[in-house]
Amino acid sequence: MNIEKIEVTLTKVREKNPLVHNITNVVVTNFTANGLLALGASPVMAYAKDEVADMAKIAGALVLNIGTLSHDEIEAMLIAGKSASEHGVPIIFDPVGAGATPYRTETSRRIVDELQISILRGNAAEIANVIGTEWEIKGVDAGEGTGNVVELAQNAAKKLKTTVIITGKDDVITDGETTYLVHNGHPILTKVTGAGCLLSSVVGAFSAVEKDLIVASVSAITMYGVAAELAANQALDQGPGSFQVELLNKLASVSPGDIRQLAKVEKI
Ligand code: ATP
Ligand code: TZP
Ligand code: MG
Ligand code: MG
Repeated sequence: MNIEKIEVTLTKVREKNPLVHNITNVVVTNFTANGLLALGASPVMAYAKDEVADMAKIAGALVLNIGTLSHDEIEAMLIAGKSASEHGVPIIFDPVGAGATPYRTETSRRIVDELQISILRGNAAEIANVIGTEWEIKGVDAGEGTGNVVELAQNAAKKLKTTVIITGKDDVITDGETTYLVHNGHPILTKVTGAGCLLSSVVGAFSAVEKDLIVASVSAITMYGVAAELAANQALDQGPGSFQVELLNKLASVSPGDIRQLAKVEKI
């Protein structure tokens, strides 16, 4: 996959303005909607069991995020997910906190068992817990050890028959056969809550316009990392609050030229 593909996919998102149906957590709802709008997508948050099937079927992508899960919300996710699959709408799943409590772990496994997830996106510990692999969590080191993270992502992709994205300092994207590493991003992203959740929804926007889920995923991850680097250049000195706002600005303004200049994508 060449860098031009990423530029083309970003342009398609902005031209097509895809509707992204999010069932996400209460922490990141506003940031996610603003991030998708900045990018050029069209966000909607819809949670009621009475309407999620109808919303999912008209969306370009469905994003499920269990950050602040509850019984009713999970039921709604399952209804929305089944409708999405029936209508060929890709489903992105962010298993926030899988492994932190048995409820989160069991729910994540239920979602991947009962739905046809197109793209699973999380940190290394979350992905390990979804597939029931031992993963030592050492605080901030959870995502380190690139060799192992690659293996973990590939194993998860094969086991779940889905595209898997593991993010951290370096990001791994794989369908179990083809694997890419993306080295963009900035550590200050870890100081903004929802930076990962918004990224999952951005992946949703890209998957709405590009059927090849590896191309969609690599494009979304690279574009987001480049936008974060540009935002950090401008706002790092002022701190995470200014960076968060600047990230929205850069999601709107990041250009194909910026991507050509800054993308650090490696096929392994
Ligand atoms: P976590 O709860 O582990 O922080 P998350 O869901 O917030 O997970 P991240 O792994 O933080 O997701 O990924 C969000 C974005 O931040 C991605 O674009 C990723 O590349 C970037 N990122 C995370 N950590 C770093 C880092 N140390 N250096 C550069 N970029 C990073
Ligand atoms: N608590 C429950 S969900 C959430 C918090 C703080 C947001 C997590 O966002 P991210 O993108 O995984 O950092
Ligand atoms: Mg993070
Ligand atoms: Mg997260």
